[in-house]
Formats: sequence, structure tokens, C-alpha cells
Amino acid sequence: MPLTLKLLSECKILVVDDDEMIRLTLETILEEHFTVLPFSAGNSVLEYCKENTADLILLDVNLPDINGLNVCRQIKDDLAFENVPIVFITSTYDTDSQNACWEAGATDFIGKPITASTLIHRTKNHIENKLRLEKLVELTYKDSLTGLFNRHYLDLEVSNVFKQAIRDKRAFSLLMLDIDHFKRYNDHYGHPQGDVCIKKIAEVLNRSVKRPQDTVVRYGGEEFLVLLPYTDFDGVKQVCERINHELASENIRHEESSLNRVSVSIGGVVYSHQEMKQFDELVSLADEALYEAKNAGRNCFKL
Ligand code: GH3
Ligand code: MG
Ligand code: MG
Ligand code: MG
Repeated sequence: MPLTLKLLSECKILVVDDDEMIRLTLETILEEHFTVLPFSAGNSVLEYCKENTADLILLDVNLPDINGLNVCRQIKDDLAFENVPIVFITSTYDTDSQNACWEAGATDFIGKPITASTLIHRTKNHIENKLRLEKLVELTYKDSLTGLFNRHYLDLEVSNVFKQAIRDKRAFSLLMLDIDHFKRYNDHYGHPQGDVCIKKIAEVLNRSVKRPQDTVVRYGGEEFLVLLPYTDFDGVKQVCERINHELASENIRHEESSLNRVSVSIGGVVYSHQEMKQFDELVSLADEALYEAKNAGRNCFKL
């Protein structure tokens, strides 16, 4: 069965080269088929990748600030870029240079001088493979009502994300959310409208997390987990405040709640790498914090 994939013209390629002529040549060849964003230095592309994703990165090895190999390593360290192909554009072909590219995490390299048709075909092949992989992940790991990640994803994949954070000696935070008085909501508005409400909450959660590696999971019927790798206490607090703010502006009517609108309670836990814990323990701690938030009167967060 063929998979319906995103249009290639909507796929974003980051072109990183300090040589303006090469950059313009690459842009001119590629922009007929894809969306192209040019960068002239390593730092600027690293900065961009902190807040954004891409479908492919074309990278020069010799850059004025950070070496391209180093840029590649840093990008590949980020889980959000695990499946993003990085293709080096290089004029040095000796064995050591080639090995250095592979070791840095390169998907491929294209030699200078560049042949337009090879550039387009290689790029297209890599992007299509990436899109197919993403589609299969989506079909396996996403909840059909909300489009959020499902429990299956949590069980199979999340421990890897968690272990990666431990290896990197970085913080890892987790939020557990539960809709307030949702039984009453279903009783008053009916189960189908309850489903609509769950979808709206999912949209609010997606809007409230900003980083590509943040993940929202539909954990149970009206319960959600938000995984925030590399996020410390202040970051978690900001996310909780954003969720409450976004949900308040969404203003979903709930006549059976004293607020007159739908709210959520949030329990959060900030893991710092010193204390080795299993992911399940983190979930239990978030669950306890959620219980506290419910007892504190709902529509609040406890960390
Ligand atoms: P509390 O504020 O203490 O959380 O009260 P509550 O009524 O929300 O209690 P609880 O969290 O236990 O409620 C879960 C309810 O959510 C029960 C069930 O009817 C409803 N629910 C669970 N999954 C779904 C779903 O997929 N669709 C709809 N419409 N309702 C669901
Ligand atoms: Mg260069
Ligand atoms: Mg519940
Ligand atoms: Mg509830």
C-alpha cells in the first residue's frame, strides 16, 4: 500500500556553506523542488535547530566558526534530529576525510563540483526515506482521536529517550495531566462532545510545548503525559503556566464546573541526573503530584 507523504515542496532543507557562490548554486538548484533555508556559519544553524526541525541538512565541512563535523555531531546528539539526514558537501575525498564524515553521523556526502541531477536525486531519495519512516512511526505510535503519541509509544520508545538524558547528564521532566470533572462533562454534554473536548485539550498541549524534542502522550482516556527532556524546574514551571494560560483562553464551556470552563490538574516531576531512577518511578512521582493538585482544588499544578 503506498503511503501518502508530505509534499516535497514543503520539505525544508537547510543549506550550510560559508562560500556564497556555492550556497547560491545549491539554493538555485534545490529551490525548484524543496523549501530551502541558507546558513553561512555553524553557530547560526545550531541555533536554528534548537527551536526548529528540518527534513534534510546539506553541510559544508569547512566552516569559519565551528567545523562542519562538529556541527553534525551536535545536531545528531539531539533526539529530534535522529531521522534527519545530514549530507556533507565536500571537495576532499581521501579515506580519512570520508571516515570522519561517517563517524560524525553523516547520512551521505556529495562531492564538489556538484552535479545538479545527482544533488536533486540524492536529496529526494533521502527525504523520501525520512518521510516514509515518519509516516510508519505515526501509524504505529499515534492515537487516532488526538494525533498525540499513544501508550504503545511510551512503553516502547520512551525509556530510550530517558536513558539518553541520563547518558547526557541532562535534566528530564515529566508532567501528568488529568481533565477536571470530566465525568460530569460527559454526563452533561454527551460522550461525543467529550471526545471533542479531549481533542481540544490535545491541541492546547501541542501549542504549549515549544521544543522539537518535547512529547505529548495520551496516557489514558482523559489523562496525558508531557515529556520534557533537557528541561529544568524553571522550564517546567513555564510549560505549566503556558498550558493553564492557553486552556483559559480556549475557554471550553463546562457548566458543571465552578469555573464554568474546562480545566486540568497537573502533577510534575523534575528529574536531575544525580538520582538514578527508572522511568516508571518518574511516572509514579508525577501521579502523586497530580493527586496533590486535585486535592488542592484542581485547575493548578504541583511540582
Ligand atoms: P477529577 O477532576 O477528579 O479528575 O474528576 P473526573 O470526573 O475527571 O474523574 P476521572 O479523571 O476519574 O474521570 C475519567 C472520566 O473520563 C471517565 C470517563 O467517562 C471519561 N473518559 C475517559 N476516556 C474518555 C474518552 O476517550 N472519551 C470521553 N468522552 N470520555 C472519556
Ligand atoms: Mg567552507
Ligand atoms: Mg482521570
Ligand atoms: Mg479527570
